Amino acid sequence: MMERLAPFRAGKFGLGITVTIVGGLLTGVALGANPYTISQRDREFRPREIIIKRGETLRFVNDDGELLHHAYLSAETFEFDSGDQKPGGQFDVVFSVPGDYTVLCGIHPKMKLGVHVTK
Ligand SMILES: [Cu+2]
Repeated sequence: MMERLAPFRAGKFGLGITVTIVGGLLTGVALGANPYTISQRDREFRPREIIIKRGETLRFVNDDGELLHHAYLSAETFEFDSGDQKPGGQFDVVFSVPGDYTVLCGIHPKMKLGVHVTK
């Protein structure tokens, strides 16, 4: 059963799970460098730590075979919530505010991603 749950649908990646948080998010992706991909697999973010510049985009990809993930960040100056992400889904976040953040997964409390946003 598990093997049949499509590993990684690179082709149609994320079509079903479209971002709805911030208006303009999709156009924002075109601005900076390519989005940096954060993998969510085996109950870990990979990499676990990343440094980006203000305005750059992290693309959270659920490339797990079967687990849901739910990336979120709740800081005073910046927050987002991906909602539940099925395997194969992706979610883009533009980090518009410099700072040091820890992104968590609402489903797996041990998952942590350090994001350092420079000016
Ligand atoms: Cu998770």
